[in-house]
Amino acid sequence: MDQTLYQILDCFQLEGNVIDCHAHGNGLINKTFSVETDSHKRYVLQTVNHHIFQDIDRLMNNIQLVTSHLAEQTDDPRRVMHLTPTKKGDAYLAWRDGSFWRVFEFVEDAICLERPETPRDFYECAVAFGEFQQMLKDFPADTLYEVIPNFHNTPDRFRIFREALAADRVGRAKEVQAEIDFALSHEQEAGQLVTLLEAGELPLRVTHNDTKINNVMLDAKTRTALCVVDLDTVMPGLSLYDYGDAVRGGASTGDEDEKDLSKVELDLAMFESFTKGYLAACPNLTQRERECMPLGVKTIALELGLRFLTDYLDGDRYFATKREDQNLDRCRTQFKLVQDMEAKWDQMNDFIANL
Ligand code: GN1
Ligand code: MG
Repeated sequence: MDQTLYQILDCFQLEGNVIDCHAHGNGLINKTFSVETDSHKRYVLQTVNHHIFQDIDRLMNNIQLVTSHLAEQTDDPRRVMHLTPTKKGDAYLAWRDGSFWRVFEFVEDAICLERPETPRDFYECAVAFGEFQQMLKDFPADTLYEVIPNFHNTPDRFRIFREALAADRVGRAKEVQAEIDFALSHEQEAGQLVTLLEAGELPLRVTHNDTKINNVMLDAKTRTALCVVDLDTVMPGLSLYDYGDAVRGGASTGDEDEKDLSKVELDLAMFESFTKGYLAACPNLTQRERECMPLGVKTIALELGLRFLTDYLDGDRYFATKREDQNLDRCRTQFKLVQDMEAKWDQMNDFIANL
C-alpha cells in the first residue's frame, strides 16, 4: 500500500490498524479507496477534488448538516452516511500537498449497481432518492452553501457553452456542427425549469445533484434501498433535477459513452418504475412538480449533453476521459435520449397523469 495513504489514514479516528487500502468505485470527480483494519472495520477514504470544489470547508459543512439531519430520523446506521472525524476532531483532513481527504464508515452488506438489472432494482434506487428528499423536506434548503454555483442553471450552461464555442480552443467546433445546432434548437425549452423556480411555481429543496444509481446503496441480500452516497453536491435545487438525472442515467438502454446510438433509448418500463418508487417514497411533491417530471428528465439530459459538448470543445478539461472523443460520444447519447423522449413524450406524460 502507498505510504502516503497510510500516513493520511493515520490522521483519522479509525478503529484498529489499517491492513488494506485499495482503489474503489469509478467516479469521474473524486478518488475513492476502500480501507480495512485489523478490528474488522471497513472505511471509505476519499480525496475531495479541490479543482472542482472550491470551498472544501463549506462543502464538508453541508455534508455534516445534512447527514446529522438524516441521522436524527432513523435508528438504522445503514440508512445514512457517517463521517469518521480526524484525530483533531475535524470532518476532513487538509494534507501537506494541498489535497483534501475524508473518511466515511463503510456501509456493510450493501451493494451498489452500475446499472439497474431489473425495473425492481431501479424502483429501489428511486426509493432511496425519494426517501432522501422526504427526510430532508423540513431542512431549510437555503441555508446550504451552493457548492457549485449555477450547477443546474441551464441558461448559464448555455452561456458557458457559447464561450467555449467562440474560443474553440482545440479547433473541434467544425466537426460537431450537428450537435451544436441540436443544443441551440433546445435552448429555450432547457431553461423552463429555472423560469418556473424563479416564478415560485416550483419549490427550492435540498437536492443531491448526482443521482446516478451507483450512488445508491442497496441491501446485498434483499436488494432494497439503504441510503444514498456521494453527498458533495448536496445543495439547494429542484427535486426534478435529482429525479431527472436519475432517470436519464438509469433508464437509458445504453452506456453513457456508447458509440452505437441505435442502442440508446429511454426504456419506458424503467422510467415508470423509477417514477413510481420516487413518488411512493416522497409523497410531499407538489402537483406542479409531478406534472413537470418528464420535463425534469429531458432538461437534465439536454443539460448534461451540453456540458459534455462544452468540455469536448474545451479540450476535455472537466470530465475525465479514457479515450479520444469520449466526451463527444457522451454528448451524443444524451442528445439521442432527448430525441427519444420527444418521440415518447405523450406516453411519459400520460403515465404520470394516470398514477
Ligand atoms: C460527474 O463524478 P461523478 O461521475 O459522480 C458530474 C455529474 C454528471 C456525471 C456524468 C460534480 O459525476 O454532474 O452527471 O459526472 N459531477 C460533477 O457521468 O460535475
Ligand atoms: Mg458519483
